[in-house]
Amino acid sequence: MTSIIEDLKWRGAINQQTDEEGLKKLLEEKSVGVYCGVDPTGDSMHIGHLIPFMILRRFQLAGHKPFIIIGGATGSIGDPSGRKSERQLQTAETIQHNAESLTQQMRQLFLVSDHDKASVKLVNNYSWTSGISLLDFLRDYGKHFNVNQMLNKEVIASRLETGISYTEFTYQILQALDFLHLFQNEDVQLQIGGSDQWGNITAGVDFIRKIEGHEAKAFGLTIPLMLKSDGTKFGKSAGNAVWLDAKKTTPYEFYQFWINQDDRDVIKYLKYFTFLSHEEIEEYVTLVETKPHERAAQKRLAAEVTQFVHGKKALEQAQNITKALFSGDVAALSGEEIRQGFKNMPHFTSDRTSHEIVPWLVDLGIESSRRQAREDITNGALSINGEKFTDVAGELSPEQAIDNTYIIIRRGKKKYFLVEFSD
Ligand code: 629
Repeated sequence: MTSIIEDLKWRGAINQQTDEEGLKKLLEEKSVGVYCGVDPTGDSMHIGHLIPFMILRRFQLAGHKPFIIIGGATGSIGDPSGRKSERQLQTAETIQHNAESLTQQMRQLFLVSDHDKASVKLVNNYSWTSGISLLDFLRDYGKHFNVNQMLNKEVIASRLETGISYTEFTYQILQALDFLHLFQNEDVQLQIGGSDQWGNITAGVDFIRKIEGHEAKAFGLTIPLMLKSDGTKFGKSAGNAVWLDAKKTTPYEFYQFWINQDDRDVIKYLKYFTFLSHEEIEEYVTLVETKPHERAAQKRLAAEVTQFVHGKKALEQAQNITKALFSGDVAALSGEEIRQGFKNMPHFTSDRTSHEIVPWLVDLGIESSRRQAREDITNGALSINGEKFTDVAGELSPEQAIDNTYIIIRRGKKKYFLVEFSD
């Protein structure tokens, strides 16, 4: 079996390491505690967050012990990493609320079996940070941080022109303190994070060495920023972030996001976002080269990530919706599937009575004129709930609606409209 580090290298998932040789040796010797943190700045993670936490899961699958810090304390300060300007402070209530949502999300992702339950630990850094007095902070911790070194860190250096508050300047000390805390109390020896976390992670490694002595075995590893071959920002769909919360990004939208990836990126994503073996991924390399039109790699990618984040049932629904919208055979969709599939399509409401089709289509705004409506119907361009509708004098009633509520209208091959009967 290849080692976890070799595997991560193959996946293109290593940016920097504090001590490559030392870490390799340690990981061969024992089951190592590994951690990654997230700040509760929002109430859901997006797919950018998924990367380091999936790597945490790879460490877990390789026999190591994953820890997740939810940053109740750090989140109330705000990490300046990767930002050009000062953050807005959030209220204690918001942070508390977000921390609970993120904890819930992490549980869903990581605690998939009883065995895993025993080996993932979720901790909130508020628990060991909130009780430190100002004087203790300055005497016990601040004394070990050299301001000149702090200023030299990329994150701080890049903000010196525009300015940075004392509060955000202090952030790296809090994250360093977390690493020391987990090192001392939980035997955590490795911190991972995105490349923007390098300064914070090395601050922790240096701090541990100062407190525990130069031989202390603490390591850091960062993951490269995900780039897209067309130069646009990874993780956005039509300008919006792709969230892990099904209420913000439905499983169908999530599935579509992955289905739509470029051939030039799809193998990279299979390596990052799935637990498929090297051999399986190599097969997709061949398929992308020889039969790109089949989009087998995109379909597998979408299936794997959607199932990992939303579960098997949500994946099946997303696949159902995709198939139905493609073929036009929408009659068998459930109400829930319709709500997901039509979230971003033209949506109309109608009162719960029977309607003559031609004036109804015009009143709703689906057809521009009665004449156009008649023409489309006669030409066979109109389908209602998956069946061609050819009767210009026909009527539509709530009894014909799917789930007693939905009428799906398709004009031509691709244009869909949803009408909802409501009281
Ligand atoms: C306390 C807080 C710790 C260790 C880490 C942290 C959070 C860290 C941070 N991370 C980003 C976040 O919370 O700000 N200071 O949004 C985010 N992270 C995942 C990856 C990241 C990073 O959660 O590390 O690089 C995004 O891919 O930006 O003791």
